[in-house]
Amino acid sequence: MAALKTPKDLTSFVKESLEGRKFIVAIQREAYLHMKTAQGIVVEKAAGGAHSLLDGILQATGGVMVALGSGDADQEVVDSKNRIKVPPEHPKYTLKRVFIKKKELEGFYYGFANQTLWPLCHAVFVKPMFHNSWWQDYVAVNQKFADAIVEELDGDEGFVWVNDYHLALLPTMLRRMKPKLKIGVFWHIPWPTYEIYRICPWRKDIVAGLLGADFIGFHRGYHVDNFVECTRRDLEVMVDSEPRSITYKDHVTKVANVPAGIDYTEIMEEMGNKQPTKKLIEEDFNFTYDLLGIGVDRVDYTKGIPERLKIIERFFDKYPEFIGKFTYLMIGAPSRVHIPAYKAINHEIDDLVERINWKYGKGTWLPIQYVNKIVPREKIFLYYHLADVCMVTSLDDGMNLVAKEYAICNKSDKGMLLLSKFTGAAKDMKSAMLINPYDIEGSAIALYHALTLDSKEKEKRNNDLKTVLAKNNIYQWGIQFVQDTMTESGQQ
Ligand code: GDG
Repeated sequence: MAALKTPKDLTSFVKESLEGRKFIVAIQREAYLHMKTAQGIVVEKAAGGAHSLLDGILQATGGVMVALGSGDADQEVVDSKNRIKVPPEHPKYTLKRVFIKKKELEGFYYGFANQTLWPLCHAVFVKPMFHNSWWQDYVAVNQKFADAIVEELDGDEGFVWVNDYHLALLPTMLRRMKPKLKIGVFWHIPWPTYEIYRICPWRKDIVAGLLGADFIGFHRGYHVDNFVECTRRDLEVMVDSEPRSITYKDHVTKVANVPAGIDYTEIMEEMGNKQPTKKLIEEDFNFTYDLLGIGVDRVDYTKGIPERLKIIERFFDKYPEFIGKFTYLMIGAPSRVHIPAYKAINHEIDDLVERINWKYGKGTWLPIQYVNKIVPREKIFLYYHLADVCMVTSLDDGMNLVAKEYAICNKSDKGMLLLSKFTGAAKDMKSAMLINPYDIEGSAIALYHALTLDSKEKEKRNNDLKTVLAKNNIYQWGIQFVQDTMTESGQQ
């Protein structure tokens, strides 16, 4: 099939291939939150990889997003079936909110999803925790999603895109209630090896829950291999190789890697003819610089932020000529701050920033400028454009969209991406400078090379990256996912 890459291509593809089925996305966090403020109710847009992707697709196709209501004014603005049209300024699709109790949120989200599954799936040496009450809440909330989706379906048929590790049980719950549904799951995070996965007491229920789907997509082939191995070791399954599929209790689930792209065109349009200058950084953050480094992350222990800071510290040790010249702007969006492991990583980062700034700071110049808040997306693109280097140092990451955004927004003959080998993105982005973030010495040297590389070489590498990213964009990804879910395993 020829590459189809625009929102229009995706819309017509979905309309054609869904054969009149209603398009539904099930996702834990809603894309738009209604919040109470002194000025009245305002709408906030969620930050995060999956949201940028799925909101874009739903805006192009129409349909329904089913998600937890989490804004404090969410309940006030919905209709009797908990629905509201979004985006508020130009409504394109329906957001249906699932409301749960605070105790359920604790167990489902802060517990099972983010203290059991998240560390279980990322090879970062943070111990997963297993509590039966969290598991019970996880089951109950998955069932609430299933009920809400069934309420939105007119008949038996529909197409449900299940998003991520929060909703692993939903496919089989839905399959039982509506056997004819087409169900696709996209799992955005890594899938661990069986030697790690086997410690989870509910491991069989989770894979069995997922195997209610017609298709399960992962970013990378090694995640697919690990998943297949886990089903094989724990359930009575039959595995086929062309196409890769798993038969369990007479139902066939295809599995494949569908690496996510991003919206190249939207980002280019957003950048437009804007020519940001150093003045923007001075106005927004009140510092000046000669050379600028940037990092943009949810503050998460998988992103290797302490390692990154140690790399920068070592860089200044080794190359003191950069003291006073190179400033690292670290944008860290607060995330999951109620969880002890996240409190700990926040403290560790604060301590390191303080230590490095104390060690190398001179007069008004500080090596690290840490902005611990959510920053508007359009501003981030402009900062990327100004940055001489972007550091992505994840210890394990399904894909990593920041790497892709930076490569699109940077100035080709000036910017350079330092990218952890342990991101899914590293497989698509060989022209970046790949690093092992645990290797502080090697990464400090790579940072030096990134800053001193010849501008022609930078231009060549960046143009290579831009070409790949323009081609494998978000719409191509959406089409592939829908196609893989809709196609029976025998008819490739
Ligand atoms: C999961 C997987 C996979 C960050 N800070 C702000 C902000 N962001 C935006 C970035 C980027 C997104 O959030 C982060 O995406 P990542 O891919 O880096 O990471 P996760 O949130 O962990 O996403 C990951 C992804 O799903 C998609 O499949 O790549 O591996 O872990 O778009 O720009 N956006 C705004 N303000 C911020 O302060 N507006």
